[in-house]
Amino acid sequence: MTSAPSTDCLFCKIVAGDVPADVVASTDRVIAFRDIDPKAPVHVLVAPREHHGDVATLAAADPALLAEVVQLADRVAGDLADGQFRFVFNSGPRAGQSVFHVHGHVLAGAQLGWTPA
Ligand code: D5M
Repeated sequence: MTSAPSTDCLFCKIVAGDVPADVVASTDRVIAFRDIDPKAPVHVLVAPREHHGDVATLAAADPALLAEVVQLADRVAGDLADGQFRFVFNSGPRAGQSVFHVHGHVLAGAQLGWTPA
């Protein structure tokens, strides 16, 4: 998948500031904003500003950027919760991916269950 910005991509629009989002942290290359439909007391999406379709594509194209995504997730979990967090990448529609600009879900702020299916 391409790393070019996509005019059809919701998260590219959030990165560009064309769609509003509740941004909680950011760096030059990564942005973190609250999920519009939270599944935990803290539910933040962490995405590279650059467009990549899914986590494996990002890992192949720019592993250092994936590491920056993980580092910002850790910072968010420390700032908004107690530093303990689940970090989920849905990859593909059958896994639940609905926005095809890679993003990890930071879930924190409660004792989490473990029943994804
Ligand atoms: O995760 C996509 C997530 O994106 C899903 O949990 C809802 C969230 N979402 C959708 N639109 C918005 C906006 N506008 N702001 C914040 N969060 C949003 P996936 O893993 O692809 O299913």
